[in-house]
Amino acid sequence: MPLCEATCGLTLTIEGDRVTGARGDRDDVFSAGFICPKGASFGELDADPDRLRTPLVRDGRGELREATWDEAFDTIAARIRPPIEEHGPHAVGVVLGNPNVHTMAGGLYPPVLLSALRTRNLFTASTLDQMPKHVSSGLLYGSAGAIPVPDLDRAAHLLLIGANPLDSNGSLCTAPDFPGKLKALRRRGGTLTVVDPRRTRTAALADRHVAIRPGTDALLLAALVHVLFEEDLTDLADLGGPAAHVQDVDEVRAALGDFTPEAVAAACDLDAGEIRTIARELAAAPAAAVYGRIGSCTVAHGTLASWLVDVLNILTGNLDRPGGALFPLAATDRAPRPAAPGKGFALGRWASRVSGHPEAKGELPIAALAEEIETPGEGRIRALIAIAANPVLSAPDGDRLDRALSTGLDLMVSVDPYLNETSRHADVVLPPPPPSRSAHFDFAFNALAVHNQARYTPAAVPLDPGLMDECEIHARLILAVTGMHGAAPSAVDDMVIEQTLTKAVADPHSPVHGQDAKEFAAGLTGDTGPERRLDMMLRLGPYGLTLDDLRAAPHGVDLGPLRPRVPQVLRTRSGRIELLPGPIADDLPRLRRALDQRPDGRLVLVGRRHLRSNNSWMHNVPALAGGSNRCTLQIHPADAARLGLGDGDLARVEAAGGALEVPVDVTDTVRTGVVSLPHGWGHDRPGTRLSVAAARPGVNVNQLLDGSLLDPLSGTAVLNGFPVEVSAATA
Ligand SMILES: Nc1nc2c(c(=O)[nH]1)N[C@H]1C(S)=C(S)[C@@H](COP(=O)(O)OP(=O)(O)OC[C@H]3O[C@@H](n4cnc5c(=O)[nH]c(N)nc54)[C@H](O)[C@@H]3O)O[C@H]1N2
Ligand SMILES: Nc1nc2c(c(=O)[nH]1)N[C@H]1C(S)=C(S)[C@@H](COP(=O)(O)OP(=O)(O)OC[C@H]3O[C@@H](n4cnc5c(=O)[nH]c(N)nc54)[C@H](O)[C@@H]3O)O[C@H]1N2
Ligand SMILES: [Mo]
Repeated sequence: MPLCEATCGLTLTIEGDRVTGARGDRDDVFSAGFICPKGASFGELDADPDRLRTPLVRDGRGELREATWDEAFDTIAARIRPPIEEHGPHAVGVVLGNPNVHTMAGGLYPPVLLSALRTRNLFTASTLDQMPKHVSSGLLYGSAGAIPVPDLDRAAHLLLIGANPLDSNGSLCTAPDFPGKLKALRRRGGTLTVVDPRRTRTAALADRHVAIRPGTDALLLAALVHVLFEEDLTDLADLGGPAAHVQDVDEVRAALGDFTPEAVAAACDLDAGEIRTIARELAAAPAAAVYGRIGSCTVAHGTLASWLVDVLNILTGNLDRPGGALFPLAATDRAPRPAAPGKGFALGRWASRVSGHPEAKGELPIAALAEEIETPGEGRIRALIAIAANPVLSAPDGDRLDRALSTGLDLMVSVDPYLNETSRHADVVLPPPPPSRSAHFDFAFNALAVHNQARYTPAAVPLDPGLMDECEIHARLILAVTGMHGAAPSAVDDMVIEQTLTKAVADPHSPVHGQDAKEFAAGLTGDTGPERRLDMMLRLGPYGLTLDDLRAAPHGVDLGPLRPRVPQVLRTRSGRIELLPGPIADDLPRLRRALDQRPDGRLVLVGRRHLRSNNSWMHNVPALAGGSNRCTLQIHPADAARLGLGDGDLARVEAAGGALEVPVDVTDTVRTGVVSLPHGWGHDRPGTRLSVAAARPGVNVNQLLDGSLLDPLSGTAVLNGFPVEVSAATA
């Protein structure tokens, strides 16, 4: 399913041109029939009458009206060149949202767009999500994309930090039926520990639920590392011992010397003895994995916590060990080459213009987008291209961004199927077709999957007249912004193929080394540019697959369990795992200061996800809306009583970025001192076309943030664990 990281295979029932049913594909090599409510509602989502069927272009009176594709691209081509020519490449900002990791277009074209534009103003959902993990991986392994995933099928012990896969279906760990895999772990005698301030459905399944105070996981993790050293529980044998592939082990021991369980216990609000037990259990398990997700990333010490997760896996010998945490090898990954020192990973090669935030992985913090549009001066963003992104709801201080988008831009383009809180500001909206009309391949998630496999799915239903394939939309957009407006979209794919192959044939480690690039290009299979690109990537990849291999296997190709990849995967300058990178060491004093932090009487807010939601954009599907999927403030009975709040009462929540009023859900599933409010709500702005969502708008939790709270190393917004004032709303 192209809407979720679990990537389940679906069998669709199609009547005429409508998808009338969806069930799990029992023959799928990976998902084996698993399906969740989102998959089951595929038909309804696909046929949502609110989806845009034609481009929209803003007319002279400022109204968005339906337009032809030619009018839409003509408008972009005419209006995007002047700001670039007058103010240079950084005058164009690009915003990439989450669904780019789900679509083929999003995997294939944004890199081409960005290299053509040469703008430094790139903002993505990563700085609301997993950027801390990219940074820690970049620093540890030399490659921001080298993210180890827990080997769910073979682990004997799992320590989950700030992840709730029973509702999210998992993330940075692609696993259809994650819940089933956790249950199977318990059935085979394995153990599960969940660290979460809420007793989630995942926590309820665990052997041990650790209800930590939000934002303090880096302290807990540092203490776990401390115990490994103190009690001599480290094990680096599988990595060839410290001398072979890991450096700076003693430096880490020294750097974390004062993070004893006793020192962190009060800040984390945990028992020091329990912290020691968790470390011992982790070390004793024959194979174990520590896995951290949103609750460990979108927090004040997100990069440190992400780093510590891997440090724990490394020191317990579980990195690269079957049953531990391993690096997947996807069919479109580059074919492995011999281990060798690499270029390493650089942070802060440039900084944002207004606040000087360092870049990470070529991106600037999305929390700083509004100021980069608003603040006058050379280098200001004057044109914006937003692809599959709804930052007005998903990023901090949407009201400010809303104003910036409506008044600060010469041109805004949205590639989005909906007219929503963000795309309503666009001058040109380019709507992709429904998922049933789109071919699918998981470029992003196969590289994060708990089992190596690949599946290609051609569009299930032919494209209706008037719609345009999203790959073609992206290709035409690239041509329009680069002054090649009007050229055939296949020119973009041909150019990428030529450039890639020219490099590959000259690369001694490439499977096509020494071949003729033109001849090889001519031999590629595929009816479309994107198909030929996929075929090329497969052929250049580690398994020597072709598009035809995947076409012949609609239920997927099984490429086997995860296998050890160290040292081949390492690209650090030393060629080893650099366990204590400089930027991490420099950030430790900030963590040390957090040892003394104590609650100041205010409640601390965390988010949550509901199985039938998906960030901001699935509230318009009737089958997913309603029931327990509501935007409410969860609060512990003791806190509710203290504040005079009863179940269903309206609470006022206030923080640095603003205030909002929201009904209260009194529940002891959140710990005391903590309230929880889901994100992606607040569908009450005018000028949108989301009729179902607008009927139950909810409130935008991110309006509580002013955009100033970031994890400094990654630029990731602190969306979890920030203080709020809660009171009874006066009617
Ligand atoms: N407070 C708080 N805020 C959060 C989070 C949180 O946990 N708490 N989570 C954060 C996370 S993890 C993420 S990833 C971000 C997500 O942030 P965004 O990516 O900005 O938000 P989404 O809601 O995923 O919006 C996706 C957009 O893509 C559009 N879309 C859907 N399908 C397609 C398609 O096939 N093609 C195209 N071109 N567009 C499509 C939708 O209409 C929508 O406008 O939100 C973040 N915000
Ligand atoms: N149903 C559904 N599924 C989704 C999405 C969705 O919106 N809805 N979004 C998708 C996306 S884009 C992503 S990135 C993934 C995210 O996947 P997950 O990370 O599994 O998602 P969450 O449910 O947000 O889980 C985060 C958990 O962290 C806890 N938490 C908050 N603060 C802290 C803290 O300081 N410490 C600790 N230890 N825990 C904390 C929260 O209570 C919550 O239970 O989900 C994906 N799947
Ligand atoms: Mo995400």
